[in-house]
Amino acid sequence: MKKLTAIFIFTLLLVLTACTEEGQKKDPNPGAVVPYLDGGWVSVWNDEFDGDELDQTKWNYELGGNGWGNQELQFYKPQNTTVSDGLLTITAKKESFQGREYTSSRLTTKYKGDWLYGRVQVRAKMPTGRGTWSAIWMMPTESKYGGWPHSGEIDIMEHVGYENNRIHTNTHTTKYNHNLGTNIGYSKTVPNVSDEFHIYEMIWEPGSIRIYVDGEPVGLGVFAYNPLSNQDVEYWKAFPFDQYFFLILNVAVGGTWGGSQGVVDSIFPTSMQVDYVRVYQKDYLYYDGFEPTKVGTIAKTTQLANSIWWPKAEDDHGVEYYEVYVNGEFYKKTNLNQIMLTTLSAGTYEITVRAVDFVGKTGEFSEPFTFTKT
Ligand SMILES: [Ca+2]
Ligand SMILES: [Ca+2]
Repeated sequence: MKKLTAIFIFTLLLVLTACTEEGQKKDPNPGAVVPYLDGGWVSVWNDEFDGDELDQTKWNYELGGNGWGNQELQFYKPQNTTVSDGLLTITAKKESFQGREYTSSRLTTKYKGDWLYGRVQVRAKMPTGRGTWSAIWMMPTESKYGGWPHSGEIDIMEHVGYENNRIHTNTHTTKYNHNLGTNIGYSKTVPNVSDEFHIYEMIWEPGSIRIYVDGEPVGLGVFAYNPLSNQDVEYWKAFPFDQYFFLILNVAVGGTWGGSQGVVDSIFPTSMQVDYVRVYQKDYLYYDGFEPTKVGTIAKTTQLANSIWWPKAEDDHGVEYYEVYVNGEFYKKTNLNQIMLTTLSAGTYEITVRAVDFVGKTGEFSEPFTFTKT
């Protein structure tokens, strides 16, 4: 028995050695403090705010006092941002400036930190008091699907001061947005949002965005694409989150939401503080071991002409896209499990689909589906 165990361990060691020599883990970005997280995540971007000024190789200031689409009252300027003692501080002030009665700051990572899929962790403390509206959120870099809300918005965390300790997460899309009263969102009460640091986190994978605070889901905490319940639209109208997004940190004053119960001037100055922002992405090359599953039964979309969908294929680290074949010939790629077949001329075709993961492994083709273009 002992001998057998020894042989087993020796063999295991050989296997483990072989694995580590075969592929190298992806290097984290320089300056990563926590380079790897369980589940195959590697640090790709971070700011620990260890300097004495904002690192403008990572962040942009957005400036101005035009109301920012929400009738907000503040003027955004750089002077309301400071970095010291390892913290970023954005302070909202009662201060007359360029026709506005309040000032604050808004920072973005646009063109300096833009990601498609990944995991974002922000350790932060919110401002407090009636009239504040602080947010950690994301907007599309290129707006491929058009202006708001068509290319999407991801609100990882929003907090309005009149409802202290209640945090909110929302996504906005063509089909689901607050102008239509259809936006999807979740809320959670988090004690001491303004007195203690909490970790606000997003895990974004193909077809799914999950939101957490201190490792717990915010409400249901899941935004996911489901073709069965979205048979009236192309996938991107329900889930445009298959393009690059950048991060935004800001503290607004007043506005349609933050100001809906007035602004109390005695609360100022009040600040949002951020200990760090860390962004991770999957190290697919090192971790991916299996090809995606065979694509299931293809169906015609019931409320949209010339469109088909199929159940999501499974993969150990995610399906990057699907390949659609028409009569055995490659037709198009689609990032999620629905496609319009508008460019085919009238006639009957045999459609097959297969899933491709992030390292190019392909799943089995689906059973053929007979599609008639009208
Ligand atoms: Ca820090
Ligand atoms: Ca895989």
